[in-house]
Amino acid sequence: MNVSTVRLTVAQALVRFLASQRSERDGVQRRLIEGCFGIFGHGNVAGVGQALLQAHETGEADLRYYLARNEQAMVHASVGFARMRNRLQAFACTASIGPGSTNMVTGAALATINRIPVLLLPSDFFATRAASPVLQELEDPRSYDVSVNDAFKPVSRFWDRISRPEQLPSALLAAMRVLTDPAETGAVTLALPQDVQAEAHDWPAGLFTERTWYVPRPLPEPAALGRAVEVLRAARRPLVIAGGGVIYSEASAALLRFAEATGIPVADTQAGKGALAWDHPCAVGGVGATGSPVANALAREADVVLGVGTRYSDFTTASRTAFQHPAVKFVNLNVAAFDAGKHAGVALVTDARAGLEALTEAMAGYRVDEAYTTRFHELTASWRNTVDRAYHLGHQPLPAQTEILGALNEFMDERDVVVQAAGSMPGDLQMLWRARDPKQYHVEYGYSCMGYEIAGGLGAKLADPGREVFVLVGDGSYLMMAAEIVTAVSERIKLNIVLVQNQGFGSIGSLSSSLGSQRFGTRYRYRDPATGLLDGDVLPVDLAANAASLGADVLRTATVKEFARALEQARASDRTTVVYIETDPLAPVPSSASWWDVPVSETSALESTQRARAAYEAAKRDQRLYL
Ligand SMILES: Cc1ncc(C[n+]2csc(CCOP(=O)(O)OP(=O)(O)O)c2C)c(N)n1
Ligand SMILES: [Mg+2]
Repeated sequence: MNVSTVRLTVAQALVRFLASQRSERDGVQRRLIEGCFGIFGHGNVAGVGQALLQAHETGEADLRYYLARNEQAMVHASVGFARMRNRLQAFACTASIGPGSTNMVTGAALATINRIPVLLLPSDFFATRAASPVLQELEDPRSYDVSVNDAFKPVSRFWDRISRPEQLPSALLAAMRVLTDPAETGAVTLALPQDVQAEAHDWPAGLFTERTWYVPRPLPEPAALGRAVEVLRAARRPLVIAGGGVIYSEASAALLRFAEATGIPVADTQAGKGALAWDHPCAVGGVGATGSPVANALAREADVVLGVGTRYSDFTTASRTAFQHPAVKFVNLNVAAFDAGKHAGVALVTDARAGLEALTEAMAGYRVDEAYTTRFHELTASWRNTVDRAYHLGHQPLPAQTEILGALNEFMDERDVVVQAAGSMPGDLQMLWRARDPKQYHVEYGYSCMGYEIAGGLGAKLADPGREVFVLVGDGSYLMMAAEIVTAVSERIKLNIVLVQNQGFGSIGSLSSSLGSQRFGTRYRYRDPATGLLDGDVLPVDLAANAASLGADVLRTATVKEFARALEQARASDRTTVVYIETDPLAPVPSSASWWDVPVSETSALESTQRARAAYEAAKRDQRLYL
């Protein structure tokens, strides 16, 4: 039998293949790979670059190319996109060999840790080694097979190097399988040697026929459901922890029905905030180190914790001090067996929506008692007053960050999106933010990567142009990675960027001071010759002018009132707009009544450190192994 073949280069075959992949969940089809971010260099300009150009010119493959300004940022943008699209669609990223590729390693780690799909295409040294060492090639005297792209292995859920054209089809199929598997997904890396990209091959035509990848909703095994229900039915003080899996699975309505049927309160994680609207009678806010004292009080007393789509990060469990009931049991509803097995819980390996629906049915007739309901309603009511005060503090002379978050929260529509990742804001947001829509709260806190904010916001806006995206970025994060403002400008993708200037690391400064290290090395200041420390005058740095120089409109504000007015102006504009405000990093923030394990020096010549060590040892006594 003659198999019809198509003669294309490896890169042309790759592009054509990617353009014809589709994903399907709940009967809805979408294209799987939406487009390709890239930055060209000698490693990919004539291979993948030529293939993308040819696809555009001939129309034989539809894969739009987006030019990013930084390779790490383009992975962040891809993650922002895939997260907004609930992991049903993803981007590919092409980078040149060497630094272009290794710049993507941080983005790969972020994607894998957050369980968000992205296809990475780092370029690699010559498979033939004809010209080795090529510019930017790592030479390892022990092996000619080692490349900088091996650094992607621990941060990828699938990794392969295409050294022969014949290897491409099976690698592509494996890559698509991992990208669309909710339990496996994360960064997928296909390293592409620069010569192989340009090499021609006769491909079976079947490689390019449209292919659909079905994103499953695995049902719970009946016996496992029985075990989970047995534990839950015996619970007197149960607590649900809703993680990102609830949102990616579009399980909010199922969670709401479960909560209303059982009366069990629902706390949320950074990735799960908004799964249940903040003002629902069962919603008790964020849990853990940066959570609300309400959820943390309930966590402390809970006899059963039902984790849904959560990976139980140390922030969620307050470094394993959050749950103090002596016989606390965990029921872990998760699509990934790896997460379902945590804390020796009863594992319920299932899709979040399907699992919650099954649980609601199997729990029929169960309801928490009145006393419990009254208790958490009272706690919630008083916490709402605390949040209102933090939102309207009237702090002087510079406003408090909580007032900026409050003004933004009160300004934003339900469907608008707030994007953040690192600094003091994720903590304040997790504690104080009031989210109603499951896609409103977009805080990357798996990797908490400074620099995600603007790039991630770009991806989020690309995924849902109908929503206004408000990026919150601190001065530290801004300095690390503001370059995608230029991409937003050139693509006419409108972002609203709130730039919060507090002259350094507000977050690590207060952490440092709480650990007895006196904010050492966390301020952006001149070095003071008298002290030898970075505690001199404020620097002559103007980040607002910097943003304007990148092509954004900039609104400088000094008071909360001006800030709120600027938000309106930003919304009304169709151009990327930066709203600049300076805040007081020392302004008060409500307490989460929780803890985070950051070890303090066991021996120290500083009295401040000795005091912090004593407090650390006392807090550490609450840390538990849940067995
Ligand atoms: C890439 C990266 N480097 C270092 C850190 C550690 N870190 C966490 S928050 C922070 C400071 C962030 O400063 P800024 O963006 O100004 O926010 P602020 O703390 O002032 O709110 C640092 C250095 C990090 N999360 N990510
Ligand atoms: Mg700062």
